[in-house]
Amino acid sequence: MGVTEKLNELEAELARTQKNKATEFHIGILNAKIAKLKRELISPSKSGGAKGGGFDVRKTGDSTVVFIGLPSVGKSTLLNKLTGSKSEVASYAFTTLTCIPGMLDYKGAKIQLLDLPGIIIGASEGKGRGREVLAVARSADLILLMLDVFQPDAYEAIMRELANMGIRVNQHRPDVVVTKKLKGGVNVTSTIHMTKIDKRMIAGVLGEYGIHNADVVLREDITPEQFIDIVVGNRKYIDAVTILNKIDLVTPEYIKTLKFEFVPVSAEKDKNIEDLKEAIYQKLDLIRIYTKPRMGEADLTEPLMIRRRSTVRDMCERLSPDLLENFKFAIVWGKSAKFDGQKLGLDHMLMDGDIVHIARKMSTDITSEELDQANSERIKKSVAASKTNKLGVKKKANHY
Ligand SMILES: Nc1nc2c(ncn2[C@@H]2O[C@H](COP(=O)(O)OP(=O)(O)OP(=O)(O)O)[C@@H](O)[C@H]2O)c(=O)[nH]1
Ligand SMILES: [Mg+2]
Repeated sequence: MGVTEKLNELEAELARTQKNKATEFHIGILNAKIAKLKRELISPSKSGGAKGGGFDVRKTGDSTVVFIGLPSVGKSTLLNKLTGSKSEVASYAFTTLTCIPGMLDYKGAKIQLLDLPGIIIGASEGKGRGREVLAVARSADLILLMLDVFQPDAYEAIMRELANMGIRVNQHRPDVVVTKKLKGGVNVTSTIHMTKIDKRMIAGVLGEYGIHNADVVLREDITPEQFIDIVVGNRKYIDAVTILNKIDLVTPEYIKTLKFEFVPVSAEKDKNIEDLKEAIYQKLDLIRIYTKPRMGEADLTEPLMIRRRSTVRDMCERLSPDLLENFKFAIVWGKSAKFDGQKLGLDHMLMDGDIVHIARKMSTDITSEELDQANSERIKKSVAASKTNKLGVKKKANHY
């Protein structure tokens, strides 16, 4: 039996099973089995499948945002409106056949927008170029889930396709850690009272993945589905903005009858486009980081804009892959540091307005001895300047 047949069988069994206290465990295990098979579909172990023939897109800018929607909802029209690109627009379905990039400059941020072919139901199973389209979505910072004003129900269908590809929309990664061991069975510790999952379910789900010895630490009251997501491990947690396009064709009364959250626009008639730009910018939640060379002043005019909760590692990845390879340590001045000029590692989380110097291995970069000197008046001056720089980045008092 192939993966798809097995999957269909399990899904049919799940649909047949009544949901109640007595069947909870059985349902949890069925979901774990289904998730395991779907993982094989997302990244098949054998050749073929999702790899090969993908779109050749190079990520540029401060963040990457993708358009996902059924054909003809107006994705290309909107890309052109937001970025001045020239992606082909036509009234027939599947006008766009590949990935077309554009750049939106907004409030100092360079936001890369990627127009993609429309997806149809069954996209995650490979219908149309669905798998390739959804693979681009998996690598995005934000998804623009675009709907036609006359097909608002497509929302659910698209969410299902995204979920099938391991994309969790507008959810955060649950605060759960599973550490495999060699013996000792499954040991569960939780810092809060668990109401939706118990030890038996946790051990059962782990067992489906061949894990019989592990320490599990839960810091959140999660559902069995969220636990499965952690064990499967290839989930992408991506935010989305839902856009309802072609509002020029309906009355405001009609729009009020729709009971979910969206940004109403008309790409063609230029309605509400500025509000949409702001919604995208807000959802991306960008912070400004200033880089500082070894001896010189921090560059306070051109900040690096990265997403909130980014680490020094994310920053290095953005600047150049070579930085990560040769990374020695970071020196951080600003809100995220315990004291100005703190020496920190790749996993340190940065905050808005931080000034960062990245020291590399085998280079003439800053040394620990030079750190004291670097912490002198010159740095203090640039920190002071950052409090009142043109971009209005406010800086709290130093934590000495
Ligand atoms: N009335 C109206 N028509 C629109 C609007 N936006 C797009 N259209 C029309 O909708 C049709 C499809 O637009 P496209 O931008 O090609 O749609 P798409 O989502 O890129 O389509 P595919 O590339 O095929 O997936 C075109 O005829 C557009 O002129 C709008 O805001 N109002
Ligand atoms: Mg198009």
